[in-house]
Amino acid sequence: MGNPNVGKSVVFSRLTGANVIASNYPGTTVDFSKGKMRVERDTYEIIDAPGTYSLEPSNKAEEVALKMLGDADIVINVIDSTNLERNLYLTLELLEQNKPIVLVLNIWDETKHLGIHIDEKRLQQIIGVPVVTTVALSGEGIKNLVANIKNAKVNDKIKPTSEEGRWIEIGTIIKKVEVVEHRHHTLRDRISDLTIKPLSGIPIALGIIFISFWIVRLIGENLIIYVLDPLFDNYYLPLIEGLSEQIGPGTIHILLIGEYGVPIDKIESLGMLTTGLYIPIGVVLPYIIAFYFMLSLLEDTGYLPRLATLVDKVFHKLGMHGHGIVPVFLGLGCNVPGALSTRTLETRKQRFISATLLAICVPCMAQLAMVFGVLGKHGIFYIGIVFVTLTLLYIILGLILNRFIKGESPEIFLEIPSYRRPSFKATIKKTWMRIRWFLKEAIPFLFLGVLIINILYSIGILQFISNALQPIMTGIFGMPGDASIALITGFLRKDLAIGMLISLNMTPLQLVIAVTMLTVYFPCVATFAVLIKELGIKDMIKSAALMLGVATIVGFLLKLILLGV
Ligand SMILES: Nc1nc2c(ncn2[C@@H]2O[C@H](COP(=O)(O)OP(=O)(O)OP(=O)(O)O)[C@@H](O)[C@H]2O)c(=O)[nH]1
Ligand SMILES: [Mg+2]
Repeated sequence: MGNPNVGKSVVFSRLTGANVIASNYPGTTVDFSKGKMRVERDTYEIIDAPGTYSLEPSNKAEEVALKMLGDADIVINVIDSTNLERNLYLTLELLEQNKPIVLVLNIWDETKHLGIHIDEKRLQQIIGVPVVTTVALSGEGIKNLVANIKNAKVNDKIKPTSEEGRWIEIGTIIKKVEVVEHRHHTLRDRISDLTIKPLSGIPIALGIIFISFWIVRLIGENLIIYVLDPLFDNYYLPLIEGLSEQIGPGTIHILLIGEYGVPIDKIESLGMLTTGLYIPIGVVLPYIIAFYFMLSLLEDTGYLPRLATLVDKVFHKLGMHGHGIVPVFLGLGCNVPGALSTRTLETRKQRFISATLLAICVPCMAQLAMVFGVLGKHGIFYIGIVFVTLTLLYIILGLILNRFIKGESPEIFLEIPSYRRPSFKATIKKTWMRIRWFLKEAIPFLFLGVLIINILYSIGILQFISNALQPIMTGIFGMPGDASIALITGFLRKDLAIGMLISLNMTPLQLVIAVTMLTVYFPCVATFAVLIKELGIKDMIKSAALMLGVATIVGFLLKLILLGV
């Protein structure tokens, strides 16, 4: 346990060998992970808890941490040595709990750079439980920590007291154990200032975001052109063509490959082994790789929390605070972790607004791949319309929800960790973990999607729906009736709709409407399920109603503006 962003997850990975996500901003871990550690003949179960500032939880992530504390036999309290004073508050609270504790002074490397001297032996005497120093990132001190777990002790020196009493106690302890040298401002401090002050910070932020997306596109596109498409076209397709001959016409052919006797198309054939594999691997994966690589860099350097301070004012108008930018950024990769990260917001109102806006306006990589896949060949102008619409929607809807949703949006103190040089190994590892997660999530859903659609097609249900919805689709949204099938399919996974939309021969402007509505109307089932869990069924019904309502209005307005009829 420990405050947010002190390296608990890195320590956990070191102890258990299990991989969990660690990043340089508070609130990375919002749920717990379990792992096993063997010491000599004993096996310990280790739990990585979300960060918490105190034992009085102020958000859902902290509630999880508190629950974990209740279940624990021994507490490993990790603290950020460069922030001893603030971290000790939770430590004192933990010491009052009558549980055996080991105190870990992590980020020990940084104390040297900052001219902070801590007498850890003295600290150990004062608080009466083992104190070890570690650099979790490099593994320094971890062995010592492992050796000391069995020495964990229930404190008998610190007596329970009030909040004020604890701060007084901390003051006395700090005086005895810590000396801080005076130091000059470093380049890092100056960069930190520049990126936080609005005047310089906003242009820098716009620049960084622009460059990030540019790099994502560059890496993604080149992976497709030079690696994945050649692989699919030269090696995989011939294989499938051979298989097609082997199978011959029939249901199995339709399910696995698509219609028999027509040229096989990677995107439009709608078979499990054609579209079902090509879309996640050949279309979305390259962007996933590129995006998560860039996100890792932004996370690990510590830029994200600075962006949070910059947008704090705007986000207050939308009923949240700066930390609301985190779900947006994570959501751009996949809405599921985005939705989970809303847990670090304090009130129900903030979480509702943040999750609803995420589901409506933040396209995940699969959606973005759809936007680019469908509109890319028509030009950047059409893609621009989609993005401008979504951004405006985020702001307008946020302003409205802030007015009408009851509840508070408390002012909070946003924590800004210091800039760190990201470790190459950690970045690659994190990117890989997320890619693996994507493959595990995306491929089964696409298979399932292809299967369901083929079944519905063969029994005629899709045609029936298409005919039934045709007047609405054409009358209100200016699209052919068949576009409704793409919309329905999109609920399973948005990228599944790419092939259907392309095969409908719509005009670019019609496609803009279709793509925007597909992004707005509902998130995919996976996100939907997570949102039900996070918001509760009642709020989720409200949120879903909003999604549908907004999609209808946006689709209609776009038709009026773009098609003019
Ligand atoms: N310099 C340095 N950085 C560290 C050390 N340990 C962890 N970090 C970095 O500190 C940041 C936070 O690490 P996490 O493990 O995500 O922290 P956490 O305590 O799990 O944070 P939450 O899950 O948000 O509560 C990451 O960027 C790590 O790479 C260390 O010993 N030295
Ligand atoms: Mg963590």
